[in-house]
Amino acid sequence: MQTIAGRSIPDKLRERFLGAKSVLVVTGAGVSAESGVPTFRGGGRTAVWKGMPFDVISSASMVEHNLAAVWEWFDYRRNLLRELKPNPGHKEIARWQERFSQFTLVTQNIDGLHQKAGSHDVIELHGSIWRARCMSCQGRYHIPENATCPAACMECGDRLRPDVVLFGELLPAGAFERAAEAASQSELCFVVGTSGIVYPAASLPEMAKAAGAYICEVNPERTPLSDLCDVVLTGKAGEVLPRISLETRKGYG
Ligand code: BV8
Ligand code: ZN
Repeated sequence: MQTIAGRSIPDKLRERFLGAKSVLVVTGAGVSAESGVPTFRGGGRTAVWKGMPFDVISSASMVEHNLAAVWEWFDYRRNLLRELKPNPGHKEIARWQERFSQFTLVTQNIDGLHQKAGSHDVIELHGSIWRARCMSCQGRYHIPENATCPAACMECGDRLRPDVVLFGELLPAGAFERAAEAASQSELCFVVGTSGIVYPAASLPEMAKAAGAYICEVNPERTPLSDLCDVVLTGKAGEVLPRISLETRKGYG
């Protein structure tokens, strides 16, 4: 990331950061990359599982036709995640929640690393890999780190599926509405580590912009959202986000 006189954070963003009350942060897989979580895109490739692009194995029709394969895919990712820890990017966002009076964190990630870093009331737009849901009564079950989930629903006995939003499926009731509400009230919106391709998540920065918010993207690569942004900080979330707080500290530099 470019630094001028030891400063890498543009003055305009520093002013907005110092003055903002209502802040929205929207994150994607990139914020977990420095923790070792593989991203889906970036570097021009798309994640593939057993020859299937991820948006095929992670689709509503796959749950209908081959639930076992879907469980195998998410069990594999959950096993990867068990060893992984939040990174400085997650931790900085958790600190911001205490800093701003009106703070909303919306994530597309199902990895639970924001919560592990101390963030609370996280709007998980696409569900969580640490939960299962009954295919009939929608009963939800937490999947502990060191165990597997129950074989079937303990209420009605039907099969369980990962409690994640798959392609072609609606988002959890109220989740997008809450996120859209926060976007329409935000003065400052950070878009961190997302390729901005998947909808309706990618429409949130557009809504914040339409509501007059100042938009800052943090990503090592340009994305379809970059042109919408007032400032693009080209770099890794774990490096850039702490710098924003550092360079807005009284008496810095
Ligand atoms: C729905 C859970 C209603 C499962 C996921 C409008 C236009 C076009 C298509 C659609 C549309 N509306 C709906 C659609 C269809 C579809 C969609 O958007 N398709 C896309 C592919 C075009 N959307 C849906 O199906 C949604 N549902 O619309 O319901 C409906 C219902 C019926 C019929 C029609 C409509 C549901 C979408 C949710 C799917 N589930 N996840 C799982 O995890 O397997 S999506 C999943 O993929 C993630 O959650 C995330 O959303 C997305 C991946 O994107 P990113 O997180 O951004 O990650 P990516 O790897 O792409 O990019 C990483 C970025 O980080 C890169 O830019 C990279 O440069 C950067 N980076 C890397 N390292 C770092 C970094 N940044 C910072 N620091 C670093 N260190
Ligand atoms: Zn049930």
